Amino acid sequence: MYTLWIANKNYSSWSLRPWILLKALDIPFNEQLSFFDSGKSSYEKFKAFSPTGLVPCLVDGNITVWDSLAIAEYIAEEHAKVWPPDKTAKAWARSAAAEMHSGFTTLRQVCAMNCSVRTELDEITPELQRDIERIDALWAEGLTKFSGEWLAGDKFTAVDAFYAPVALRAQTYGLKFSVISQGWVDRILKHPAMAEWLESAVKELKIAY
Ligand SMILES: N[C@@H](CCC(=O)N[C@@H](CS)C(=O)NCC(=O)O)C(=O)O
Repeated sequence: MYTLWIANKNYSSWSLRPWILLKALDIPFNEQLSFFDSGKSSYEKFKAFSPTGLVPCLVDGNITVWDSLAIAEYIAEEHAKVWPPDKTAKAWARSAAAEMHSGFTTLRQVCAMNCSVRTELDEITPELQRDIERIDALWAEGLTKFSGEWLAGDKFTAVDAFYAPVALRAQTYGLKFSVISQGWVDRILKHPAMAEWLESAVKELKIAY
């Protein structure tokens, strides 16, 4: 069985991606949660199980896979449902997930994931607005083109998992999306796997700090 190393559910957006993917697809795994060290880098602590000193990290027997995108692709080798079956939808989903993985730096910096907080930004800079508009256009494209409830069709796939933390950021910071995109935000926030993550995130705040 896979072992997935993650950090604090309240804060670790990269941990959420493979975690919600495995949960939503009903793929069994052991969760190993290692809390961030408060006020300093967790590199040394995470180095004990992750070659980069970062989470998430997946262990499958004697195989170690680090980095969220590599983890999704590794799981996909055994579980085809990680990506949509249709070739066009799969190409779109992979591109969109890769775009999230390598981009949207302003959104990630300005709107850090913090599941339990509700606040408002003082200002939406042009850079942040550009990230929000690109994400909105991307979500609307997937939802329209593949005519499903999920970004690349009628099933939850890895592209939904990769944007799951953006839905949480939308909730925390009150980010505004188009009606069709907001529909996806509402659906993923209500997904049972997301509800489970959020329940643990709240409980963990009492343990970790
Ligand atoms: N590109 C990596 C990013 C991983 C990453 O930055 N993880 C953060 C947690 S969300 C981390 O481990 N930070 C260590 C620290 O804050 O000390 C991935 O996709 O997995």
